[in-house]
Amino acid sequence: MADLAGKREFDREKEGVDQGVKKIKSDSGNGAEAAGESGSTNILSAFQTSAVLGDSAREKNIFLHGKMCGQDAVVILEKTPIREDVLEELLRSSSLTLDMKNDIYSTYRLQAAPHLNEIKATVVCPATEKHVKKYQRQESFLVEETAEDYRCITLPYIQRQSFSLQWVLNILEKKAEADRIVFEDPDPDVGFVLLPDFKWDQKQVEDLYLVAIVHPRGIRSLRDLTAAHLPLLQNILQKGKEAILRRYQLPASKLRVYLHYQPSYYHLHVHFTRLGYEAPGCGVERAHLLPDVIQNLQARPEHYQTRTLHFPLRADDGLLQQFREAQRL
Ligand code: GTA
Repeated sequence: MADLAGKREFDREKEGVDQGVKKIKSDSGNGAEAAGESGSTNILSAFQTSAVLGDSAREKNIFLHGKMCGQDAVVILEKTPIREDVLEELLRSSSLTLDMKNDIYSTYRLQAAPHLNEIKATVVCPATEKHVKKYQRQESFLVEETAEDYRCITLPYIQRQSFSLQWVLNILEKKAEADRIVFEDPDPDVGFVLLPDFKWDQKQVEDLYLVAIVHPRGIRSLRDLTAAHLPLLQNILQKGKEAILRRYQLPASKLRVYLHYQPSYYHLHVHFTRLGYEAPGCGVERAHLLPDVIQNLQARPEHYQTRTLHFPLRADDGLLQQFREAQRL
């Protein structure tokens, strides 16, 4: 947990950030208008649920598929963590109803004021079939991908079938989320934009999640990295850590900095999450720590072009189908 002074500083910063979040640019070209984003209208009142894609009592979230204004949409609802800085208000201002009492044990229903009881809602609209599959709970299979598998199976597939990178371009070109940028190095070769990941509501550092998106174009994933990219990777690690320390008072020893393989979006980006927060996709089968990636490339410049890599794929992922057809699974 960040120390209290750090937390207060973070809260002051957050106020500024929150104001920024409400300002959404209309030229973002990512379905934002279709989803009717505005601070006050409840666009979700028009959402008609057709299926629950997944839910988790432990994580307190639910993933829904449905229609919004005639378009396919995915909506994710998620209870947010209880913040330490509002505890006092929460305990004093809420109403409390006894559920049961037994000896020294009792449970209650606590009804908090609306501003202390928010639910984070994420909307993808229009959502493609690939989005629906991505958020659907399903069985996963571990795939073993040799360098040749990458060239013959994965690369042709991702060239045909990946998610649009429009949201990434919008960020790099300051057409969306410009007011959320935490740090930018504009250098075209080693530069990047660091900003809050859209999974993070920025209300508390406990589940801190930022993403660094590289300025150079055309680096798809870990597989494309060679020793030539070391200056870029070292720059992201160093300046990303410094920016997070400055803004959130969180030292490098509290950060998990990694790349996904396979990612969902094939424009190189690096995840910065708080150590101790089990961010989706931070498991060993998918996350590659950036300091390890750097060391591997220092030891063998072609490491990621030659090694066999393992990763999980969901049951109805088209890439899994390709591996099956090639009898590689
Ligand atoms: N700032 O517009 C965006 C944006 N988009 C479209 C994606 N990201 C964005 N960030 C900003 N603005 O961390 C973020 C994503 C992700 C990163 C891309 O960019 O949040 P990736 O290419 O490695 O893809 O990273 P990844 O990890 O598959 O994506 P994602 O969305 O994290 O999905 C992984 C799994 O996490 C999902 O299958 C789902 O099970 C779970 N998940 C996704 N979103 C949520 C959520 N809101 N709550 C809980 N679980 C979630």
